[in-house]
Amino acid sequence: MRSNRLQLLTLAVVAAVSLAACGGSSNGGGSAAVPPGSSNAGSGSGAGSIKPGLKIAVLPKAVNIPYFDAAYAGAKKACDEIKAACEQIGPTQATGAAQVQFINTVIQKRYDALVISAADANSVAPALKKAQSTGVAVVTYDADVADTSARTAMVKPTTPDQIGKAQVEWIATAIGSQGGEIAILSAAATAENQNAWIGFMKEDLKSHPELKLVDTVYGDDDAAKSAEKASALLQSHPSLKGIISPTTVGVAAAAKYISGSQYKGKVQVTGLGLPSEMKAYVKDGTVKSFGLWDPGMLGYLGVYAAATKASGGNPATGLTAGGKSYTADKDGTVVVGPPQEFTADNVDQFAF
Ligand code: RAM
Repeated sequence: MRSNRLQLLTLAVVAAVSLAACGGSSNGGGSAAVPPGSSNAGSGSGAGSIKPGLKIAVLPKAVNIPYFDAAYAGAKKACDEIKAACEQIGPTQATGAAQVQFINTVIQKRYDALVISAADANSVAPALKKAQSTGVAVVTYDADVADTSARTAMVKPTTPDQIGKAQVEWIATAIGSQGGEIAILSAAATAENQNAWIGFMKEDLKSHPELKLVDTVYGDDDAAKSAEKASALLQSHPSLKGIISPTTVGVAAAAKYISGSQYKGKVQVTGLGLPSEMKAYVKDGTVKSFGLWDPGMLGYLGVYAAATKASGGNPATGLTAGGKSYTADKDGTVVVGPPQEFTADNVDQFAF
């Protein structure tokens, strides 16, 4: 167990630190991505074959979420490199219905490309297809759509099985061998990414009979709602020993709530969080470890993929970004790299 965690850490730490240092141009070292420094010459469109002056919209699940701002920093770096005009647009609530209005704006304002993290795997697909039919290149990043014909390519942070397994290992280690009841505090019930990870967590929990998953609740990537859900979990499950929150908004809200409560040190919190938002809770002992990837890479590769499509290329069969080539799987998915675990020992080393 410990060795798996260390392996992930070793694989990711150099790439993540260097990415944070250079602002988003490194390959995260993932299984499906070609390692830094290598290339498939001629297999994809590099910045050289991307048309300058493209108008690209980046549409997160919701705005005002630091995770998506970090992803957009990577997107802007890519836009500078390819001389595109980029804009982050989006709703304040992470719902598919709210995103559809922005997709319609992208169509009306004749953007060349759209990079979207789908808050709802199903309800945004018709609007995305409409966008494609009017000539908008559509790429998903972070969270995919169920009907993959509604986008050309998807930039995923890590394979979902790795994300699921890592979080189960983190909570198992934090709670210790005595185990106990755990709960999941997720984002929206409609999100493809969290639902995929939760599916793998449930599989991985089968090899941890000491842990019993008693509840899964949804804070909708809203800090106040996530804190309320964390509080309600503790009320309805008085024996709860741990919360896994696979959302940056949820894990920060749960950690903040527990840090100021009688449950601090008694109920463990882990999940997917930004070092910048979580370091206080690691340092005060509320959280032993948590993880993520560099969000900047998602925006960076998302823009390159969308611009490649908008320039007549196909990012699903050949994507080059920042001089490196990336390989997509048969569904057009490019994987950035393994998750990075953060503890008190390394949480200060990351810029996002
Ligand atoms: C939140 C969002 C996002 C997810 C991260 C881990 O910021 O739900 O989609 O990837 O958490």
